[in-house]
Amino acid sequence: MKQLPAIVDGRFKLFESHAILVYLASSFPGVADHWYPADVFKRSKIHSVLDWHHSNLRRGPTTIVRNTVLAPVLGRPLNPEAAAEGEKFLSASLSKIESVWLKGNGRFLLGGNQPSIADLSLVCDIMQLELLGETERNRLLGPYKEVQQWIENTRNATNPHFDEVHEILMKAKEKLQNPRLKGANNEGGESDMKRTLHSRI
Ligand SMILES: N[C@@H](CCC(=O)N[C@@H](CS)C(=O)NCC(=O)O)C(=O)O
Repeated sequence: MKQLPAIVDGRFKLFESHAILVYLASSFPGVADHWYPADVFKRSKIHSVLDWHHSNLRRGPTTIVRNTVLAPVLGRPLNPEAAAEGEKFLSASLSKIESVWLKGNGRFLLGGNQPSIADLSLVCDIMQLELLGETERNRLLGPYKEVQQWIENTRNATNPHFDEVHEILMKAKEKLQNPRLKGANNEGGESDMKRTLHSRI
């Protein structure tokens, strides 16, 4: 497929982020039940969120960052129309997350008090918006206070791992927001930014 993420576990190879999350939560002993509950009703609800994600939220942050800040790094032209389309998906999805998936008193999706693999998938997708810088990120996320609190809840529930996995994103953000570092090239002509993005791949 030539896409990320993908994993290799012994002779077993797997791609598609949600399939990978299910595999990791199911095949390693000691993973707490709340990540991917054994209860078929709870489990099915998690799949409902994950499937919804791919035709909704997934088309938001990814489309915005690819057509704005990441376009020059990927050698593509800026595409404001595509970014605006992505913004529509983002706003509609964040509204739905607040009115449907975060409904109730729980701190996580589906009213849970502990996170599941669905929280990981959706929050990590939204985290891409860090690449846009504070002003733009605040403009997009500002109206969605419950979403902001949920991101913080997920971060707190999973740290120090959350900050560790996002370290590379924060480094890329720093470079994108710093004009001096942004254009820095090595001798081979590959941008410093591109190397940062690829350094964990
Ligand atoms: N449905 C896939 C989407 C994977 C995907 O789009 N990956 C992007 C990075 S976020 C990629 O590898 N793009 C490179 C390409 O398509 O050539 C999943 O959830 O894993």
